[in-house]
Amino acid sequence: MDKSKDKLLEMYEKMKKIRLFEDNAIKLFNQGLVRGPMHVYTGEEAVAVGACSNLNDADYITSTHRGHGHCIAKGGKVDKMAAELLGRGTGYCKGKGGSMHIADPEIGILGANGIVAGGMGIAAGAGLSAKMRGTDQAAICFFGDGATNEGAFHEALNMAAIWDLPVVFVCENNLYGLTGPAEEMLSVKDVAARATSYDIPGVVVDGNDVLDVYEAVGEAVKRARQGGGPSLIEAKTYRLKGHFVGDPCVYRDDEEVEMWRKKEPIKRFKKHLIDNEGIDEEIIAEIDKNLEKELKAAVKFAKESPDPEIEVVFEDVFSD
Ligand SMILES: Cc1ncc(C[n+]2csc(CCOP(=O)(O)OP(=O)(O)O)c2C)c(N)n1
Ligand SMILES: [Mg+2]
Repeated sequence: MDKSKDKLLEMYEKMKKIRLFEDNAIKLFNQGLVRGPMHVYTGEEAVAVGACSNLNDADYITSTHRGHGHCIAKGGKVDKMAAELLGRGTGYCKGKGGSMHIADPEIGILGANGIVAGGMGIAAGAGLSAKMRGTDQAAICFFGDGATNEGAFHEALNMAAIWDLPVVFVCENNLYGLTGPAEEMLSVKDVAARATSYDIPGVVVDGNDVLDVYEAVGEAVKRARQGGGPSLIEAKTYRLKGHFVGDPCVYRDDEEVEMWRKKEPIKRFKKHLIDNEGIDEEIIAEIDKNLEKELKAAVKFAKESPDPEIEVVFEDVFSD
């Protein structure tokens, strides 16, 4: 497992890039520029980054309605993502998909998904494809706690288990599915316990600790690549913002949010890098500065991009 300084700094950079992307996306939304609803990933960055740090471009991910972080962690470009949010022709889907449909098959991003648990079957299919072609590719399927109460979750886990598919199911348990507290909606305390039904490993990790996620998903990816079949990883985390941008959050109290803010993953990892890895604070400040510039340029690119041409409406409807 690569824990070199370069790798650790890459993880920090990715997490911070997600945070800044979301901060900018909220601003754009509040300016009335974003087409459609939007769900941000603020506070959950360690899950996507820890998990995707085990993958390369040939591997696959499937994502959710809260998908910006997954895309960035897998190598998605922030300028094309910002343009997509604004419905511009230069966006990932030529402005026709928006926040919940960002995809980049070239680097294995098989799409964000507005259907809760919609990525489950796609990830199992990607795993089946890799297995049939005899490659060592793996697929990571991201989904929320709420998604584990959908039939698709159980069908995909069962099928992946009986066929030993190279899929790592990563549940982001952020304590709520929309306004519903997970503890009232789940029949089990830990989602990971559901792995028992499919006779696959089920592991709970601290979803606000990027290294904890990196290690657990790393083990599962290794197992998947070697033909050992799927795993279920439950990352306990928290979304610091509302379910959607504009959510008044009346279903949770400020003390709870404050308690989780103290555990937020980026500051925590920064402290670890400085205190335990001997990384200079100035190096981190330099990364932050460069990211600020990158995001500013991405927003400018998006705002200055043209709307899609009317003709593209009929393109990409059917595959070749
Ligand atoms: C099949 C389906 N049912 C309901 C919805 C409406 N919906 C959108 S997000 C959401 C909550 C999902 O919760 P969770 O899976 O925990 O993800 P989180 O939003 O917490 O990241 C619901 C019910 C939907 N989009 N798709
Ligand atoms: Mg949830």
